[in-house]
Amino acid sequence: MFELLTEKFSGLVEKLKRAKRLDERTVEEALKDIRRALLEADVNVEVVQQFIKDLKGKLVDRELIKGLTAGETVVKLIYDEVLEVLGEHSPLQKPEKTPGVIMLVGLQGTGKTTTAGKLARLLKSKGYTVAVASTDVRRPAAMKQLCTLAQSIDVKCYADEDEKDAVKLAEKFVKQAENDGISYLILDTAGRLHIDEELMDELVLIKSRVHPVEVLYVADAMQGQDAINTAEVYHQKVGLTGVILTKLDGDAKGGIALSVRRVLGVPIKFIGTGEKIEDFQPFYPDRIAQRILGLGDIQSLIEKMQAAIDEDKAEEMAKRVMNAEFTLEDLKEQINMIRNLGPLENILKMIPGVGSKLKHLKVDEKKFIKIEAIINSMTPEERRNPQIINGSRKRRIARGSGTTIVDVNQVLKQYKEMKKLMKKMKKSGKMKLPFNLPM
Ligand SMILES: Nc1nc2c(ncn2[C@@H]2O[C@H](COP(=O)(O)OP(=O)(O)OP(=O)(O)O)[C@@H](O)[C@H]2O)c(=O)[nH]1
Ligand SMILES: [Mg+2]
Repeated sequence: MFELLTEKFSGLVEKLKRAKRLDERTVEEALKDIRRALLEADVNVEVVQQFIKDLKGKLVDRELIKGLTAGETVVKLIYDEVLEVLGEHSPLQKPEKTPGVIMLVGLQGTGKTTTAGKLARLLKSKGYTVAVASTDVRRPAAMKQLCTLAQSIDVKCYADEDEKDAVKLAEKFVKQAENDGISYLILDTAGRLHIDEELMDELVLIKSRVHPVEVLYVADAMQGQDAINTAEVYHQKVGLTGVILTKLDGDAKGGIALSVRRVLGVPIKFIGTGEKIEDFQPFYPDRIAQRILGLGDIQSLIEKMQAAIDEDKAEEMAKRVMNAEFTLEDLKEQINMIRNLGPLENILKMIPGVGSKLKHLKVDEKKFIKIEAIINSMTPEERRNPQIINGSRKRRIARGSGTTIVDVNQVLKQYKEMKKLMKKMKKSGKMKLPFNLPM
């Protein structure tokens, strides 16, 4: 996501770092580069103009920021300006009374239904009781698509295939949610290829009946400026409280992210970065700005890691390792923890300096799956006491895990090496765990 912008800005940042003085030429050249980068990334033209004008005002005749070089000062000011354009982080509104209804609106195929599932999963993980429901009465499969998705994440889904009045449906769902003690009800609505009056009227009516805490426009980032134009119409007719940008993982140039706030006057609340249900996150302007400027997305990396790792488990593991009790069972758990963080390449890409170099990196997750399968095929006794694994046991394990004896030997060897290493660390007192997998 934001590869194009990141690439352009990283180049610019590198160039600026070499600048000794903040003279007119440096400033003019930087502004020219920035303007070009923003336009190429499909940022709204007026937003670009304003951006350049504001930045210029801050740069001309300015003293260096204390402790920073000329180039660093410019970079810092660009960063501030990007932040300004993105606006402040804007979390989901807390409902005054439950259920808090979140309406998702937008054109056909922008990702409303997928996003309903993603948002439900996220809210559920934060401890809210969540339900989803679709008011799309025209497409027969619409409700089913949503409910299947909801089922996969164990979230309630309301449906009524017989009711053909979307407004009545919405009211009915809200009552159901009220009875069920739901804190957030996510309403997926029908999409259309083009804006049409009938649909708009329907949305306006639904809104007036269910009093949503949020009306979020789901925008396909791949559609660039078109998406913003459509969002403007929705905003005028229905009234939006925010935007969710989807498909930022694709070839989207990303400029839309920098345009929404200034053009529409409402914040981006979430972003979708893939087809999978976990490819979704709140929109944090500072992280995005850092990412665009190529400064690495450390904060989200840490958060992702924290969410996945059960701290107690990690501590317990560290203790076991300290006492050199580390078993194959523990190894398996360690692998699980790391895999819970999401696809490894996503994580590696967030490390500063690694992202741009690993554009086409693919981590071999199959290897992890193999190790796990092998350990799974062992008996508990074997996991605790690997030295009892003789030839015939190895054969059985290989067969059970669909691997070969060579694979089994490799896992055992890696395990032994890890354990040796841990003993050594224990002696020297140096400890950096639980993140040293045999890779
Ligand atoms: N790559 C990528 N694909 C996405 C993302 N979000 C949704 N999609 C895909 O976009 C397609 C359409 O998604 P839906 O959720 O069905 O879209 P919708 O807005 O509900 O469509 P209608 O109900 O027909 O209006 C699906 O193939 C999704 O997998 C995303 O963030 N990244
Ligand atoms: Mg849909």
